[in-house]
Amino acid sequence: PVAAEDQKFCLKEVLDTFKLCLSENKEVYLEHYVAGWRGLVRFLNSLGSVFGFISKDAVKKIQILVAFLNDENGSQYVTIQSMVKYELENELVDLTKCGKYPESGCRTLLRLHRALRWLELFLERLRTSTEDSKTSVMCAEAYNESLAQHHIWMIRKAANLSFCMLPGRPAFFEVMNVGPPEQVLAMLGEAIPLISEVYQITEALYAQHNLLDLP
Ligand code: 1PX
Repeated sequence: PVAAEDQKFCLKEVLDTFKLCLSENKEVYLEHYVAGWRGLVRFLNSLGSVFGFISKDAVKKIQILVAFLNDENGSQYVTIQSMVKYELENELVDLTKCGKYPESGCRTLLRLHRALRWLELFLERLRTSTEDSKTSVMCAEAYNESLAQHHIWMIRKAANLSFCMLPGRPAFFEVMNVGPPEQVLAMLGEAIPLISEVYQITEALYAQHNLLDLP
């Protein structure tokens, strides 16, 4: 049998994970959200060690959230909605400046949430790209339009440097392991609306509770 970490990344799996994120009444299951990110990190790792500083940070955030899920109060963390309610009601969130709870579920998830917007923008560019489009350019544009605004200069610099190491579009599609380009594009057409919906729901929830600028 092949160990889980040796299995090749397939975008389809990640898509399915994000599908599982939404409950009937449009709440977001933390378990599947985190599983989606795990799949993405696996993909990123397969692109090479230059992206290690990015995947390390993502893994750290995933681990913080998994620890909450496995904690004795794990039932409060079943959905992002219940997590926000629980942490706010029990004053477990540093709202204005870092203090007692620098690693709250709310602030940790916000970092991944912002990265999800990058993903949406990047995938949309991939979907509408042509054979001679550059993945590095698409990635940089998506980043500068979203996540970059929340990063200090040094991270922005490092991120933009690493994008130059992305494989070209054909090789990139290859690693996605979905099939021929037409199939990749069809898959993206399915995945993007789902990711977008998860993003919108989380964004509205965070906006409603004034949590979009958590330190
Ligand atoms: C089919 C395409 C799939 C592509 C999958 C790629 C998955 C990428 C996963 C990226 C996760 C990034 C999480 C970043 C969280 C974050 O913003 N952290 C910063 C703030 O955290 P703090 O706790 O200090 O408030 C932290 O400073 C970040 C450090 C690491 C650098 C983050 C650069 C992010 C670049 C995102 C683009 C990834 C490019 C992948 C190329 C495919």
